[in-house]
Amino acid sequence: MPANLTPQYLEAETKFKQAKTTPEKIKALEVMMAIIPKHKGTEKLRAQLKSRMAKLKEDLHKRPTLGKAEQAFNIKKEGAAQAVLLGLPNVGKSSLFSQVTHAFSEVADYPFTTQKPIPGMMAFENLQIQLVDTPPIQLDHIEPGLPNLIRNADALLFVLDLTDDPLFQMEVLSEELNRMRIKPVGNGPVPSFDAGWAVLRTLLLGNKCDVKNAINGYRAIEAQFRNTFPLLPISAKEGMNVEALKKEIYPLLDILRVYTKTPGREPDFTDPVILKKGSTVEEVALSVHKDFVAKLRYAKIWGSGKFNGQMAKRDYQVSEGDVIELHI
Ligand SMILES: Nc1nc2c(ncn2[C@@H]2O[C@H](COP(=O)(O)OP(=O)(O)OP(=O)(O)O)[C@@H](O)[C@H]2O)c(=O)[nH]1
Ligand SMILES: [Mg+2]
Repeated sequence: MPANLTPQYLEAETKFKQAKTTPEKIKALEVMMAIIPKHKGTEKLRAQLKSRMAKLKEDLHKRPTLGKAEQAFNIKKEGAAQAVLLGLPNVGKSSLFSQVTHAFSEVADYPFTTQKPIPGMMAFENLQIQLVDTPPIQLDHIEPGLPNLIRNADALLFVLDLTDDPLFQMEVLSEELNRMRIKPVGNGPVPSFDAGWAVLRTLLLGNKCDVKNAINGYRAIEAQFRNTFPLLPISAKEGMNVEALKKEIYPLLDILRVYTKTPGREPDFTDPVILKKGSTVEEVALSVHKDFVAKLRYAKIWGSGKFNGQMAKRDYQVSEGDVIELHI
């Protein structure tokens, strides 16, 4: 980091790390804030210190109601699947969230605007996907509750500010996720990991591409991650590539849509049955009614690569867009 921190600062930082109680931490942090060199290179760090101080002071006044912080991170899943927005401070997470959902999340030109996760629904074709806006990721600080929120998600959206060293942002994101034992992966087969690790499909969003120098940031990210992650340039502010973004999210979710019909009737294409990829006719029946599963004799299927009305047994794997008539 081009911060040129002084030995005195580093010493204060060590004290801070060793501090056990909140008042001790506040004292050490006060020293750090007082002696940190004040120039452009430490701008981010100073913002982080400030936010940390605000949190510590809040802790001081708050009675230790255990799990309260975690509670705010306990977001009930709704819709077909859930994708969580992640990124450093001020990269445009809330701007994007507000652009694609009907929910509200405060946007401001200073960092650490978002303090707790906020859910909202994003319409895509005939389904609703839940997006979760989050407080920013920062180096060496994990919000309690955030690891669980991420682990429970169906996919991650990394929001990168293309105008502010996006490669550094990627480094911080992967380092912090690594500490949470979370592995972001792109499309394609999911690699196997040791027990305890969560593997999550991730889309990289290069934001602020309306700004003139953003192209350089985009090229840097593209050069390094083109083969690892799906990547899309966007402008949350101007709504650029928002539709493309929805299309990119869907395949990350590892879900498929099928439509059920009764004999002699047309299926309702506005009301998909949403299932995990690899699901079978049996699971389609289960989603209609649990009694159906026991009584199910066979299904008739319409879809690509099949005969119209092809007969299928209960263990037949359904595909995206199939129309299914269940016979009991
Ligand atoms: N030019 C431009 N500015 C943007 C864009 N997206 C966000 N911004 C600006 O970037 C600043 C931060 O936006 P937010 O949406 O609050 O960023 P955030 O990532 O939610 O920030 P925190 O909640 O503090 O982590 C605001 O001044 C936005 O107007 C974009 O696509 N283009
Ligand atoms: Mg925000």
